[in-house]
Amino acid sequence: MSKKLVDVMGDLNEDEVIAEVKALKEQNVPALEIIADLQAGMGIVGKRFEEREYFLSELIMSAEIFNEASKLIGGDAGSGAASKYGTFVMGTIYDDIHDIGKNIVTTVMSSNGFNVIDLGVDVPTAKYIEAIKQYKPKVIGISCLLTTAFDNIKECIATLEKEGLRRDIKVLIGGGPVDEATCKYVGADHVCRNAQETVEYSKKYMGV
Ligand code: B12
Repeated sequence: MSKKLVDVMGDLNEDEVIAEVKALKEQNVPALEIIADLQAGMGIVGKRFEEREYFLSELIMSAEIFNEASKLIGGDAGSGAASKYGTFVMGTIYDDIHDIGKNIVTTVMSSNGFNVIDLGVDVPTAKYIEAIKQYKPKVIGISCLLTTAFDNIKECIATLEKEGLRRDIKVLIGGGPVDEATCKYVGADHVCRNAQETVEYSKKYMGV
């Protein structure tokens, strides 16, 4: 873990973030470790936002820095397996537009050989239903960063049940404030803290 990267991300020091990411890449530090440090730095940003030390402009800036750093990290966030294991449908639940975590998960799933259908952000239940009918995934992922959107996940999963689409799929959830209690509340199957966990769970469930 690079404490320096965590700190400079938290301080929104773009030049230092870029320099540290480049240095870590040169040292062959795995992409997922670099992402974990950036994620921890985002945790500091979130905390400072809560404490009113940072405001919306700083949240926006943190996203821009994260995205710049991600471009440098590039496409080596997975094993690069060429075969397709199965289909994974993923989106950020409606009323929520956070997509950095979702994008990391979709990139890593895709580079680990899953066929990924990314529904984007602010995804209504109807769009999940349409995608499940069309792509017949075994696992779907719902990202959520806002506690105010937990009820939306609950509604979405309940509707899948009503439509008879829930039985054969596992629903994974993830995102900063999501935990085991959320999982139980919304009726999901499993919470994943990061992209690697998502890959491991999906491989296990799909019998890979
Ligand atoms: C960047 C950011 C923004 C950016 C988002 C830009 C973008 N393109 O995504 C912008 C500026 C748009 C934004 C807006 C807002 N934000 Co904001 N934001 C953040 C911040 C700082 C970082 C989020 C992030 O990208 N983290 C880094 C990624 C890599 O981590 P992650 O998302 O958790 O993803 C990882 C895992 O969780 C997991 N994962 C994620 N999703 C999934 C899904 C599945 C299926 C699986 C398996 C795994 C998985 O894998 C990922 C990779 O490891 C957080 C603070 C925080 N600590 O989370 C606040 C935070 C989420 N935001 C918050 C708030 C309040 C808002 C606003 C309401 C602010 C406002 N007043 O307008 C708006 C809401 C807009 C909306 N309708 O969605 C609050 C939410 C509080 C709460 N209790 O709900 C937070 C927690 C800040 C805080 N501490 O107050 N935000």
